[in-house]
Parts: sequence; C-alpha cells; structure tokens
Amino acid sequence: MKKTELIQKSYEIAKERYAALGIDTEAALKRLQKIAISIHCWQADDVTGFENLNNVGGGGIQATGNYPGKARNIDEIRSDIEKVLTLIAGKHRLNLHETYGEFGDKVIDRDEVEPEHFTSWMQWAKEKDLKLDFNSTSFGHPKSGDLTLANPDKAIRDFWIEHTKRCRIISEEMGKFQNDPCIMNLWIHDGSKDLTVNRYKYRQILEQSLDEIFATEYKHMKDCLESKLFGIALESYTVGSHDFYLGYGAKKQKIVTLDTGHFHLSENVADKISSLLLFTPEIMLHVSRPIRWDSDHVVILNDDICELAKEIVRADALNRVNVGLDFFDASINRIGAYVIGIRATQKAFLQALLEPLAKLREYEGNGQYFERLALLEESKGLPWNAVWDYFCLINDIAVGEDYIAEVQQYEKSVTSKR
Ligand code: RNT
Ligand code: ZN
Repeated sequence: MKKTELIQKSYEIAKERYAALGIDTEAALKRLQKIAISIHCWQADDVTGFENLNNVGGGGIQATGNYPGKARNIDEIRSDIEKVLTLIAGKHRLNLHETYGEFGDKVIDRDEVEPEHFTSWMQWAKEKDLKLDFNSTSFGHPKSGDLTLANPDKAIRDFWIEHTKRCRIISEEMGKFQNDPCIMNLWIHDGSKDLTVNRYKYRQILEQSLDEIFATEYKHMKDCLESKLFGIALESYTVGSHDFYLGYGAKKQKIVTLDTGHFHLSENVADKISSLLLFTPEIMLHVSRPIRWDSDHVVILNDDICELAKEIVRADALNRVNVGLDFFDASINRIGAYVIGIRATQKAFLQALLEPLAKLREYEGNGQYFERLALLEESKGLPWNAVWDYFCLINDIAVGEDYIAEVQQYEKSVTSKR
C-alpha cells in the first residue's frame, strides 16, 4: 500500500475510534491548524544576533555546542527559517530579539535602535505570511553587568529604560504593519551572584523602571514579562522573580510569560495556567526543556509539555495563550532542532485537543475517580499519531520521520558550506 493511502486509512480508523468516545477529530484538526507558534529566531545562530558592538558575555544565558553551519547573517537566518517553515504545518510567527535588527555596517547602540532597523524584517515576514513578535535585549552588552533596569546607578538604568521604550515603539510599528498585535517580551537577567541585603530595594527600582517604560500605552503591541529562577553567575537572587512579575502583571494587567525552564524542576508549570488566566489578561509561553537546570534543550513530546497543552485546552484558553518557544541547542543540526521542537509542541496540542474531556468531567462530577483515572490512562494510547500523520499529509509536509532526509539535504547543500 502506498504511504499516503496508509495514512488516510489509519486516519479513518482513528477517526471512528475517537468518535466512539465522542471526540470529533476533524474539529481537533481545525483547531490545531489555527494554533500559531511564535518561533524564536535565536535557535538559528545560538543567540548571537547582528550587532556591530563589541559584545561581551553576561546575562546568564549560554548556548552550548559548536555544530557547524550556524546562520551568520540576516540572509542565512531567513533562509534557515524558510526551510523550517517547509517542514511544519500551519501559519506561525517569528520572535525577534532587538539584536537581530538590520544594522548593516553601522554601530547602533541599544539606546539608539529604531523601527527602521526592522523594516526589512517586516517586509520579509509579510512575504512569508509570518507575524512578528519582539524582545528587548539587555544581556550581552558592556552595560549589562549584573543589573540593568534594577540598577541603582541612574545612568545605566536610564540607558536600559530608553532601550526598552524604543523596543516598545518598534513592536508597535510591527503590530501596525502586520495588522496584528506584536507581543513584546521583556526578560532581564538582573540579579546577584551572592547574598544580597537589598532584595527589596532592587525590586522597588525595577517596579519604578517598568512603570516608566509602560507609561505610554500602545494599540498594536502587547507587553509581557518573563521571570526566571536564576542565571549563571547570578545564582543567589533574581530581581524579576515569578512572584514579582505575577504581582506586577496582576496589578497592572500585563501579560506574564511562563518559560518552562524558569522554575524549580519539580514545579508544575501547567498548574499555573488556570491561575494566571484568572488574574492576568493573557499568557505568553516560552516552551523549553530544562535538563537539571534551565538548559534550553530542544522541546520534545514529554509529560510536561503534554500537561501544559492539556491545561490550556481544558481551560478553553487557546485564544488567550500565546505559544512561543525558547530553546537553543548548538550541538545538533539547528534546523532539525527547530523542526523537532515545533512538531513536538503541535503534537502536544493535538493530544490535548483529542482528550475525551466531556466524559472525564462527567466522571469527575459523579465522584467516579477510578473511572476518571482509567480513562486518563487509556487516552494516552489512543491513536492520536494517526491523526498527526494525517495533519502533516493534508498540510503537504513531510510525514513522520521523512523530514530527517529533508534536513540532511539542506545541510548538505546549504549549512555545511558555511
Ligand atoms: C533567558 C530567557 C529568555 C531568553 C531569550 C533569548 O533565560 O529564557 O527568554 O532565552 O530572550
Ligand atoms: Zn525564555
């Protein structure tokens, strides 16, 4: 039997199997098709960017590995992303950092960046039918130090306030241009390597800086704030902790970003979805895979991500949760890394959309807890993968492991020559 035929037949059988449980696979496919994933640009080049500044490390993030073929300029990043898009289904978004502007040979410091540095990105994104999201960038700069927006030194603080204000203006322009709000994420590494006796003071300064940054309201962009547990060389204290941004977000109605690598490893990030939905306007996700720490491994289909997707679907919150990715593995083929991570995220959402929720809730309502647990267990083994293969088929992209050969081919003809 031809592979296409096999996939179609398997799907028909799966469809019936699901229908018996009251699940409409066609409806699930339609909903999955609409989930736009905000693809982070920084997996393509290990968070390097295109600044012509004398960049320094710092900021507590680090890509590990030196697999050959990383993108070295804007054209290469775009080409790589275009390749990735041919291997995934659906319409998506691209998440840019400020350091990825088109600066040419010019030295543009972070407090000088303008929307014009992103004009070509906006045009390219339009041609590729992508929407853009944005991030301010306070790491990897001579003024990054240990403290940026929370720095008691007014000159340094003002530099980063100016940077972040400009990033909001750029986001606003992007949102206007694409006729869809641009989501701007604000993550700063601010913290302390060793014990500090000024926890309150730095957080108070950060609150004031944020108030100043957010004083202007925009129509075409949305702000989100990303916390972190700790960074390398900043292990003892993080100014922008989860409590801090949760409080700020609830008070000021700002979006809180949940990076799945930014919590204690035994903490259940999925459990935070329903609480945030009650008190903040939307949620931004940075789906990542922490191994022992915030290691930013490529996302795979594991229990954590499945639970996260299920909590979003169970809360009927697909329209209030912005799904973004955040991983950067420089030890394997970078295009392949994207494809694995994006597909894994989509698979998790598909599984969530195929959950026999009505029946599960009926059991729960009746106090039938054995039945609830049994059905939860059994639903793990339902033929979701036949629906997934069919999703790839109808989207005219490589089914199953077929994308491996396509990534290898691109490596052979493009990235290995860099
Ligand atoms: C760092 C944060 C942040 C970055 C990107 C590059 O720990 O997760 O989101 O990964 O801004
Ligand atoms: Zn993140």
